[in-house]
Amino acid sequence: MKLKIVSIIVVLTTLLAACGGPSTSAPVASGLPVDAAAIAKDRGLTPDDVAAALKTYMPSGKTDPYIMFASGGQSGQVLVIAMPSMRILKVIGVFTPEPWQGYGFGGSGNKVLEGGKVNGKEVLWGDTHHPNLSETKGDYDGEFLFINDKANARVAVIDLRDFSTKQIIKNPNAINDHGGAFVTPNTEYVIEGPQYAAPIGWEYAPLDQYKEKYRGLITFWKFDRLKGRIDPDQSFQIELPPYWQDLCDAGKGPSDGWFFCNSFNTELATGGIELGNPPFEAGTTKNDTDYLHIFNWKKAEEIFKAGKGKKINGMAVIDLETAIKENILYFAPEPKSPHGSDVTPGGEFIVVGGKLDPHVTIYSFEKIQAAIKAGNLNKDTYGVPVIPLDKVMEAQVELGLGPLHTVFDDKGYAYTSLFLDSAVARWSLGGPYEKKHPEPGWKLVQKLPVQYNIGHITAAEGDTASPDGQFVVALNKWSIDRFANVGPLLPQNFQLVDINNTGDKMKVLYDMPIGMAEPHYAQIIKADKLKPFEVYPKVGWDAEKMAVDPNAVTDPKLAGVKRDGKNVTVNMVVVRSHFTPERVEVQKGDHVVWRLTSIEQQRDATHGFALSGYNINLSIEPGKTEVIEFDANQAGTFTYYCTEFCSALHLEMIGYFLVKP
Ligand code: CUK
Ligand code: CUA
Repeated sequence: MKLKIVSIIVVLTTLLAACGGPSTSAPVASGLPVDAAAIAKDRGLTPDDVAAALKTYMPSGKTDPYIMFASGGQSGQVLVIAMPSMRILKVIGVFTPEPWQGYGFGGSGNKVLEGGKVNGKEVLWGDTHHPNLSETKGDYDGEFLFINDKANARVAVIDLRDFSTKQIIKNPNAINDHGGAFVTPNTEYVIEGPQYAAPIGWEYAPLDQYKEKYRGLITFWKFDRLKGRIDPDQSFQIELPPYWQDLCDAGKGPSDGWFFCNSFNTELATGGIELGNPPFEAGTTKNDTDYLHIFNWKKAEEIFKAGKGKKINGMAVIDLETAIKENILYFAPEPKSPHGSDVTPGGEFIVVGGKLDPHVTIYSFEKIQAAIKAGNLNKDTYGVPVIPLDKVMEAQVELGLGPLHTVFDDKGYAYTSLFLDSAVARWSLGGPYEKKHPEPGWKLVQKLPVQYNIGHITAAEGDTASPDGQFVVALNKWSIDRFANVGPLLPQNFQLVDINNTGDKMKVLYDMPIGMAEPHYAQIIKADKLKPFEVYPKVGWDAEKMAVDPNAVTDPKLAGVKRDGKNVTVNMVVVRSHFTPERVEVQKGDHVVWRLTSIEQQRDATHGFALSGYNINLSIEPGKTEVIEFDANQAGTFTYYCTEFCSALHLEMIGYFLVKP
């Protein structure tokens, strides 16, 4: 396959050269030229363009080798994108109702969304930042996906058997988060790191009591793989100083059992530009260093299991004093407005960027351990031991302006996003990685311009114990001149970068507009690690419980309407191209339980169910059962109909819902 592509490129480039390079002539008006070289010439494509097109082209009917899960930013959703063709396969409804999936319009998705209530109030959107795939031994296992909602401190669990959200959990003690959802190497915990400090439980406290009352709080959500749910009773939190903890990553290999978060605002700035105080942007950047937070989570787990956490709002919290006394928490200085905290594939080093520092700083886990063992550490204002930077720093590499996040490949290179430079920096890792690449040790190798203002960066399995290389995606915040003008709100720009060669040969292959929100992070998994259902395994499947609904009615002869006083039960069977029953008549004020089961078994034979006037809309995939419950409080004549064009007589797939006054 590879050989074939190469030979096509050779043929095309030879043809191009023969044509004397790109032409400047106008497109052919009378239809497209049929000859490939003529097309390239006509469109002014360079040999590089042609190669990029071939590398990303996926012929009809062929599927891509990689799948990217990207945060959907302030849409609250998750995007599923095939790579390298960069085709969007799916938008998964997570924190925001998603009509296409019937998520949040009466069916089982409503129960999931209810888990995300904040003090009893429905919050039907989220600001998703960091999707994280479940891992086994530090590698993606393709079973689950987790994502945080920065705006409201919530974490969601998505089951990759059917790519749908199964749980949203509200953090009872935090009102915003950021450094989540990051998993430990065997998905023992899904970790939700904090961001902007607030009193625990976000009770009111004036800002002049910031130092005493405001706190950071990191949450270790226990994941029960068998149930596919986070178990809050087995989860715990650690109280932190009110610095703004930021991005986090779990240790692996030698550093398994440890967890690392960068932070900023060790200045304890509280803003108030309107009062003559320095604005946050100045107040939080005064200090030359902030603190890398180093957690011994295995020790914290022991302390929690020994019952040493205090229950606050139902959640066990290890207070700061205990965390210090039990050697759970250490600091190490990090230069100028750090961002990002990324552990190398082998778990030996932690890479931290600096928004206002041109370097990445590399910390050695071995040196951290040695410094902890040696003891004699100074303490910060809150009594947390601080390991001096020169004791733990392995290297610093000057990359350029605004290094943020770092991912890795299989050749011993690291890739760091440079926000201010609008570039991807490829640099070589030293230590045990040195023999994998031609460069001598820690060294900048190439800066590839991207368009523009890159935030996160992601690589094929690039944050696991065994990265794949091949591709990097630059998640650019600005797109400026890359796409047709669609008004003042522009899409973000995902740029696919080819990293197959060593040295300074990275190339941008493709621009992909994301016109629905600003994604932050994304992860890329080998497609064949995912084993989703083709149809639900049994007819009558309850997708929320991932089991058969014992009340599902699967025989059209048993379908119908039953009444018990004011309670009406509708058992409906759904199959091409009719609902049974097709008439449902109730009295105004009746309480209706309406159970719909698709007895379809054929792949892609999905039906919808829209009930006019009652804000009900379901997606009923083959085998699925959905239950809706409502009071028939509007009298009148209503229709229900199928919203998926399922057959030639799809328009006839309707019924009448009559509510007698
Ligand atoms: S953050 Cu957005 S670019 Cu939320 Cu991970 Cu760094
Ligand atoms: Cu069922 Cu259209």
